[in-house]
Amino acid sequence: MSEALGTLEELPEDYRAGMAAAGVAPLWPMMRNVLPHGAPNPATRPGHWRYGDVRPLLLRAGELTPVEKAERRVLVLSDPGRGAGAMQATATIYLGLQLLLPGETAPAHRHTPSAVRVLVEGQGGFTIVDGEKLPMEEGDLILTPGGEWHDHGHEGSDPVVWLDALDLPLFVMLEGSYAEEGDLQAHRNRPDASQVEYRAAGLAPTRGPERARPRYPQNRYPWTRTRAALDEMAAATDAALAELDYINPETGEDVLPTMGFTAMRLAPGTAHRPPKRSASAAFHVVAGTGRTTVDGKTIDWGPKDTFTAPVFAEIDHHAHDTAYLIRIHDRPLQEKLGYYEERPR
Ligand code: 1HN
Repeated sequence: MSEALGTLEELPEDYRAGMAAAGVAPLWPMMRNVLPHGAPNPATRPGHWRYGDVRPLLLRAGELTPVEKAERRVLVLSDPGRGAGAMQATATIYLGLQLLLPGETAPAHRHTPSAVRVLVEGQGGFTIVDGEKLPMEEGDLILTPGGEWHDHGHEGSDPVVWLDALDLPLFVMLEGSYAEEGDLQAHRNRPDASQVEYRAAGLAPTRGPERARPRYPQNRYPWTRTRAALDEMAAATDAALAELDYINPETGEDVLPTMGFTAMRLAPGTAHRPPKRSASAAFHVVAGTGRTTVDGKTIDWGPKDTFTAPVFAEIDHHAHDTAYLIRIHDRPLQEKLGYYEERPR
């Protein structure tokens, strides 16, 4: 067993001053902070954002700040462990709720982090990703992979709100986050790939040798289809949970390099206890109500709420009625780094 390590205070004043002057510091007083034993010691705390609390603030932002003054009119969901103003919900996941009013546009840009939208409320909103117009309907998952041009528009008559999830904190940490601005995009005159090329699971368009598979073949995952798939899966089992990964239909791999997404259907009345995972997570409630405890914090959630879980969290889900959630996580990043892990409860 290891002993307690020496502290800074134990060292003579003149030695400490000498180290500071030389721009060095002793490792041993800080060793356990950066390398705790057994499991990480996350700064992230479980968060819960009730849609009913955030929505009026977001609509007020629509009155206070014209979209031209905001570029993206977003209220950021700040991790309670890092405090108000934190630009992240977990170590790697940024979350925000974005408002677009009828007739507004959000200008085209592209950046190094990847983004995903989950449409929360309103009809007529769309995102154009590299020239492909993606209509956004409630619960749809829309990808804007890093490096791809994207702008938003709104052809409907009521406010549109969506949840943004980005791997922004990671890119900030890497000192790799930056954007370029461009003109609003003209879009191709055809429906998006989810409506044309990837109509059915297990089928992809035939390609000749001259045409490589696109890296990001499908940027829209319509919720109606996801929900139907969950219902069919649930009908075939009596498990508390039906869960599906969002995958790249050409490769079967995760849809983005660092972030992963699942669609969950929780049956009422039965508790679901996932293993402790090394990945952090955000849960967005598409429909239903329930109670989840995350590391002892009780979260009573309803439709359109969002809540988060730190790495290795103890999570207990309990749906009151049939509930549908989208789980956003960073397993793809952790697998690439070679340390993703699940521990049984
Ligand atoms: C961004 O590009 C969008 O395109 C939303 O809608 C939120 C937060 C930070 C950095 C870039 C968008 C963002 C963002």
